[in-house]
Amino acid sequence: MNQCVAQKTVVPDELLGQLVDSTTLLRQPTDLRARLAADGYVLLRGVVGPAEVQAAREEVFGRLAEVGEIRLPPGEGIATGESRRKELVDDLGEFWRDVSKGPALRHASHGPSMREVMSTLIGVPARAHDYIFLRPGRPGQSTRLHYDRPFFARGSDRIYTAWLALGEVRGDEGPLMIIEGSNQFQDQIDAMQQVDYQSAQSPTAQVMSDTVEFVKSRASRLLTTEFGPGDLVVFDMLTLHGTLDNQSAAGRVRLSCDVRWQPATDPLDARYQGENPPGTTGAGYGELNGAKPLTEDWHTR
Ligand SMILES: O=C(O)CCC(=O)C(=O)O
Repeated sequence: MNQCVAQKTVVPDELLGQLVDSTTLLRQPTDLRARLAADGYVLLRGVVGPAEVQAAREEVFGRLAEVGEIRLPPGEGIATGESRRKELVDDLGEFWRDVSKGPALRHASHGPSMREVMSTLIGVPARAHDYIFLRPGRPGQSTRLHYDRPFFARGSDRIYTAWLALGEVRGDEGPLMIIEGSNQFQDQIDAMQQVDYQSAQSPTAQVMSDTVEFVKSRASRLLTTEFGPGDLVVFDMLTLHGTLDNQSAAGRVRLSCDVRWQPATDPLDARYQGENPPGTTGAGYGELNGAKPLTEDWHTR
């Protein structure tokens, strides 16, 4: 694996580990669920087929090529370093909602392969939120460490994030990382549970900027891997995660999406449902980093 960097700091080898591959446990669902409960995550390789992933990738990057952000052919995912999105698009949120509704993307993210695996993992028929976090991560960017609970825990308490690689993601292209044992960091979990993204009084301290220092201070490790198209990481709401920096010298944009899944019969959080979901803050798809032109910086969620 290439050198791993988190928020511009090289991650020392002793702080790095590989995500455990649980693909073979798909045939032993009880053991698979036990592993998810114990580790807070499972890595499953090749859940969505390569042709489905390629179609989704070309659809998304094709839209970004139309606004001058991705070079042709779009499937390569190479950034031009330029953007005409603001000139060509009336409403950035509406543009991103439209990209996020693409049929090939939805087939990969919400289709039968994902539904079957998520139902196996949750142990009952599962359903997904309609709202999708589609993430083209260009070189220079990363997602800082955070827990997902403050965003998604209002409907079901049996909710999981499904992070899907929409193409290859090498070690230097901003792969997902999980902090080993973070589902047992009770002080962090207690603090994070006070966060309410809809309240001005809420602490926002759960997003951390110095990943390497944090991991060292916990005597933990940062777990990651190189992803192939259609590889999936499922994690619970109490597992700290983020991404490494995308340092691709070739300008390759990391493409992934994350969607929340829960038992189909549990109450749904209305913020993430429907044709035009309000999202976490009420700004709909416009609140997502993906709605910003690829040339703009973002470092938080
Ligand atoms: O892919 C990313 O940049 C971050 C993913 C994430 O935060 C999530 O899946 O909840």
